[in-house]
Amino acid sequence: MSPPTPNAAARTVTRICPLCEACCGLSLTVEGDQVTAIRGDAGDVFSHGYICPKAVALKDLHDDPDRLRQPMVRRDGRLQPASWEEAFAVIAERLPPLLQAGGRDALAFALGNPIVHRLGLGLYVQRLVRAARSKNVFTASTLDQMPRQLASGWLYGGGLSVPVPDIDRCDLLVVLGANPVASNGSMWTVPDFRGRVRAMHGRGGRLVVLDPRRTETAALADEHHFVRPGGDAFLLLGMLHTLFDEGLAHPGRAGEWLADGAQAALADVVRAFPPERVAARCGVPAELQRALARRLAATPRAALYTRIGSCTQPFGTLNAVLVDAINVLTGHLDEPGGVMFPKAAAFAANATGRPGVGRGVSTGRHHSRVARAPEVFGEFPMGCLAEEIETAGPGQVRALLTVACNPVLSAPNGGRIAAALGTLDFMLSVDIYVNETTRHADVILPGLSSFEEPHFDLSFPQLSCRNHARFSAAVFAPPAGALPEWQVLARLAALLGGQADALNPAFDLPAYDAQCLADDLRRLGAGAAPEAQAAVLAALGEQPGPERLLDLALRTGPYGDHFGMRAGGLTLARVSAAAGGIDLGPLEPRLPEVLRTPSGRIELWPETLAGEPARLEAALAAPVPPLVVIGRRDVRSNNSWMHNLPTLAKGPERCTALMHPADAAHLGLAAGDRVRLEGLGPAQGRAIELPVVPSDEMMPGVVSVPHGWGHDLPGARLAVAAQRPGANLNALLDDADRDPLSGTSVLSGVPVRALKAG
Ligand SMILES: Nc1nc2c(c(=O)[nH]1)N[C@H]1C(S)=C(S)[C@@H](COP(=O)(O)OP(=O)(O)OC[C@H]3O[C@@H](n4cnc5c(=O)[nH]c(N)nc54)[C@H](O)[C@@H]3O)O[C@H]1N2
Ligand SMILES: Nc1nc2c(c(=O)[nH]1)N[C@H]1C(S)=C(S)[C@@H](COP(=O)(O)OP(=O)(O)OC[C@H]3O[C@@H](n4cnc5c(=O)[nH]c(N)nc54)[C@H](O)[C@@H]3O)O[C@H]1N2
Ligand code: SF4
Ligand SMILES: [Mo]
Repeated sequence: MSPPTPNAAARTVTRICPLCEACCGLSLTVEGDQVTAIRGDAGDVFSHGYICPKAVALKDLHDDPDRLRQPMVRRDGRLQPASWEEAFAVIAERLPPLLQAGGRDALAFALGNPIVHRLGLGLYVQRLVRAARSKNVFTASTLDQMPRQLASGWLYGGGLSVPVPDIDRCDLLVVLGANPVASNGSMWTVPDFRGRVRAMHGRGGRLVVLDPRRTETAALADEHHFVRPGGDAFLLLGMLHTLFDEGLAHPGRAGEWLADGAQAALADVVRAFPPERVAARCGVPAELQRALARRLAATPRAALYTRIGSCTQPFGTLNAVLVDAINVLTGHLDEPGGVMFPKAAAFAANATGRPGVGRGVSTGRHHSRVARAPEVFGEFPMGCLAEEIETAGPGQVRALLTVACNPVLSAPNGGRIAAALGTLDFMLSVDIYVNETTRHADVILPGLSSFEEPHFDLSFPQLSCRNHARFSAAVFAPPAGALPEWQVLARLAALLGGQADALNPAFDLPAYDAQCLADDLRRLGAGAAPEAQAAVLAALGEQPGPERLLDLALRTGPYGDHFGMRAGGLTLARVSAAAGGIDLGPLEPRLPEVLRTPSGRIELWPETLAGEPARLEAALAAPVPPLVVIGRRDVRSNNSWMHNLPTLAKGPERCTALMHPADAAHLGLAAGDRVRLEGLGPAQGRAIELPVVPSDEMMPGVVSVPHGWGHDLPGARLAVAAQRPGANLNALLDDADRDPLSGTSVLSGVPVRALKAG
């Protein structure tokens, strides 16, 4: 279908897509109060016109009749539309007494993925959590990238100091456990991955993919090799062994900044894992492990990249460390064409404060009550949420606040979470749907349509393959009476901070918000003269909360105008005036300035990994299970929450089980049959059924199932998604199975039993 011809009244606005980490620039045709076309913005300095099919579905999202436009309150056991006044009154009446009775930890948070894609949520959720002073903070990070962040915290001193491939100058890119053609990249903001690979090929470069499935990314690659799920640590150890054994370990310039003895300590550990010893466990022949190591060492501009496939594993944190170790020892860290640290214009902890040294990152300042899991970056594993609600005693969770989170589908053993939610004394959700999780809430407070919100990415410029600054103003004014999410979170923060009248319509939110900003400034600029702080506040003026915080971050950031002290520097006004954004150039070497470790060095083999060799030995001794399940992403889907959008929901069924033809035949399964997958061990008794697709793109002994499905639960209101609900992969997984260092759930390489359904 071609877009309607714009009429004379049409205007074009540019906008950053808020759906995934690629952060593509969009060009919207707007007629009156309608968006009539969505295209890639060819003038975008970063994405140059690239988009994927999900961008077009933003219109479906804006128009979705199931998207909440007013609060919902449970009355007579049923969620019903309510006014903001009523919803706020219910919260003000029920939440504070629970905290008075049960203490601060009686309120838990479940914080989901879209927070990192929304300016207002991202900024104000931090304020909310700080005000609540609860230790029970659970986020999607422990279903995802926490191992990567923890490794970065230990090695470089900052959770978002992640070296990303400098793909535009790279000649050999090795991708392990990531599928950027489907996911559009993760912990690596790289719009148009395909086009950038094409350019790399044009320079004679090579792409190598290691994955238990021959993926869409593998289809672009010069080579694809299977790796056994969960075997990545062993493959990486075998490669490191080769580097040391063959005298190929040459850290280059980064070597100057390695902590004393770190390289020797790593070599000591690696000695026990020669390629022959680990080949069966990782499924990669010894000679191929050696060849990969040699090629990375011999190619001047090369990068090894890994993502969720190696993260959501028992050795997730170790894997991230080992990947960086390979990049360091082959001379590719902080080098053009290797892996480099972006320098973001705003909010980057590694681009502010004193350069080259810092407090570093430590974990375990406190522990969860039931499993005694250590806190990591101030949170507990999502896998602990259910037990903290179920288990009686001091500190028991009795109230839950979810913000853009759907753990009933996104977390392992979501059925247990759903049951636990039903026992809470109070549950509040800030969300845009009545879905599998929020159907349990007593109150749901909705956000605006993304077209009604300004946009700036807080995190992704810190992970981008090129430096840039881009801002999108709201396309439409919000409907009368609707509240932006930052205001909702700010009021909740005020309530939890002790202002009993914070949810009262008469509450002076601007005054409260200004006071918070002044407090922040005092903390950040400790030592600065009060007059200077007053001048900063005056210069920031009366902008709405998120814009004011963004302006402050841009102006005090590495490219900022420093409030007039640096002519031509960035301000929010300058960034928003630049259609298509401002290009800040290719990535540049940042060692040692980027480091924030107490030693001012790269802690390549931190002491916190001391227990890993013993764990590795135990894992190597364990038998390889005959069948394991892994995850999958599809470009027309996004985690659990975009299955209600008609543009994306149509087409072939996506919630299917891919299996090697020999495995399928062995079970008597043919294309079109339904397979029953049963959980084992602690997941025994849980099963899902879904259509099987025999395919030689799968490694034998591995079945691939996408997550985020299972939209057939009573009480959810997702009319389109319910028509083809799919099955919930997470029903097969065990919430206690985690990487002990980061608390991240094991979502990949989990043993299952398969049989023909029926
Ligand atoms: N279209 C779309 N895009 C998305 C999302 C989405 O749901 N849909 N989700 C977004 C989010 S939240 C994230 S975090 C990112 C994730 O981005 P990616 O990390 O690129 O995610 P996947 O596409 O799941 O790719 C993971 C790959 O790891 C492989 N794999 C599974 N187990 C193992 C293993 O044990 N070892 C190895 N080496 N490989 C393994 C899988 O076969 C798969 O190809 O994507 C984001 N983008
Ligand atoms: N087995 C398995 N499980 C996985 C994964 C996997 O690969 N395999 N991937 C994991 C990963 S990487 C992630 S990030 C997590 C995601 O886990 P979650 O963050 O729990 O799940 P999402 O599906 O992203 O759900 C987003 C929620 O935000 C709501 N929402 C959407 N837009 C807005 C908005 O603008 N405002 C508000 N307030 N709410 C909004 C949606 O309605 C939905 O409730 O899932 C994880 N789960
Ligand atoms: S890849 Fe698609 S969903 Fe992701 S930012 Fe670009 S257009 Fe949006
Ligand atoms: Mo994610």
